[in-house]
Amino acid sequence: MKSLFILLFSLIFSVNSMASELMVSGQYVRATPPHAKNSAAFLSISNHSNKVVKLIAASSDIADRVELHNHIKEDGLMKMRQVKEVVINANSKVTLQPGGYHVMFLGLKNDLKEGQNVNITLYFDNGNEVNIDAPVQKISMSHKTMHH
Ligand SMILES: [Cu+2]
Repeated sequence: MKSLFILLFSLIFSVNSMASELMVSGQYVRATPPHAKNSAAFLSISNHSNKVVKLIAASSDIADRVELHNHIKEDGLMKMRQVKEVVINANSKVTLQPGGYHVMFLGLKNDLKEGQNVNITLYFDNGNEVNIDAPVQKISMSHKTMHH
């Protein structure tokens, strides 16, 4: 019985220490005007491990498709491009922010209003999954200047 407790304790402890290697903070989702089709989530990922970790996918039930995107300046225009992964170097932090990397929601099922929370799961190449709640916030930056 005692060994079972020790086993359980060490199991819980190892799961906790694994999860804390990747920390997500500052997450939010862009509020949309009525009947908008797309939105995006922004967040920071801290990698506290000694290994490179890659964000490879994201999912949420608010949209038909969830993709990882980056912004690239092309012919003086900011264009969005789908990317396969976002690399987070060992002991580093990457911030997904307007004008850069973002989690793209395509085919929104409902309008996103301030005060709501969006549940998002992030998938990493080491098998880790991180589930977060991101508050919906208004962002002044115009999306009209963005082109896919
Ligand atoms: Cu995008």
